Amino acid sequence: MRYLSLFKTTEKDLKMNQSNDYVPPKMWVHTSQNGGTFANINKPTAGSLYEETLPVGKHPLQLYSMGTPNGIKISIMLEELLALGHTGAEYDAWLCRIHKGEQFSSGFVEANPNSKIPVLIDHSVKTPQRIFESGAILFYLAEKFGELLPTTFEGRTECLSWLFWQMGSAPYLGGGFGHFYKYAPKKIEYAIDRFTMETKRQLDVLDHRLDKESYISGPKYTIADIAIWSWYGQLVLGQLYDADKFLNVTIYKNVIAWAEKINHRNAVIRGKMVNRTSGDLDTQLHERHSSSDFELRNEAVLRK
Ligand SMILES: N[C@@H](CCC(=O)N[C@@H](CS)C(=O)NCC(=O)O)C(=O)O
Repeated sequence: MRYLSLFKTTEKDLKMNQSNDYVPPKMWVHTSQNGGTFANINKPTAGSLYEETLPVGKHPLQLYSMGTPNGIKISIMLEELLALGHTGAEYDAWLCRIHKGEQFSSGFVEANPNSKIPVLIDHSVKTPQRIFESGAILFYLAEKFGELLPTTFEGRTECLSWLFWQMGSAPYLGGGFGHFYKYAPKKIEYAIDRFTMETKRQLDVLDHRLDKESYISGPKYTIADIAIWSWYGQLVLGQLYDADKFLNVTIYKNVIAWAEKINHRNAVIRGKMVNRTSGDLDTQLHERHSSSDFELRNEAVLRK
């Protein structure tokens, strides 16, 4: 009975149904006139649009990315590995301007048939290995260097559960809440309500978890923290969609404490700068080819 009352149709639902002015046609046809922020790159087909190979630098690992929440997961991980002394984790990070459609070059599509950043190519192995999907890249790097992934079967299982939780949950935050709250040309109450509710539910899941543990998968910082912080940590710190007030994030006290702790890590500060194209100029490092680039080649220095 208690559950049934949760799903009762309200006055608001009825009003919304009546005010709906869009009637789906018999068959949907693509039009790029929808006015959305990503209207110029969103399309219903896959594959490359033009011929161009990817640039390759001098380091074993080549990252093609942009400083979005999915992109920074990998640069943070690589900076963590370098901070731990793994020189084999040296990397070149190339900027892929997704708003200009660079994810549709033939070279990029060969590396990631899904045309999304981030993508990594490991040239330290006999046949260069491509890895796409940020969760798979984090896992690959954690296994390759034996870091930031618990070694016991139980610990590893818990860590991977949270890593996959992030992969399944963040599209509701990014593609759902972020899209309709920030980017959609029309603010649709139904969509914003639906994804706000889900985002807050997810933040509450994390808050409960972090009430019991210092880090997401247990007592130690792992790839699950990197993946989840990049979305939910940045969100509660007001670094994503300017939505911290709207979501009343102050109630997620454990998430905020955890997010602040991670925000101060040196590798996180550096990783966030990589392939970043917005914000203060001294926080933007469009391409990273050496550890000295953070001081010597950030946009504030280059534009002097
Ligand atoms: N599940 C993918 C998502 C990657 C993703 O959505 N990347 C976005 C930027 S955050 C992108 O490349 N968008 C370009 C496009 O949609 O064309 C991952 O975790 O790697």
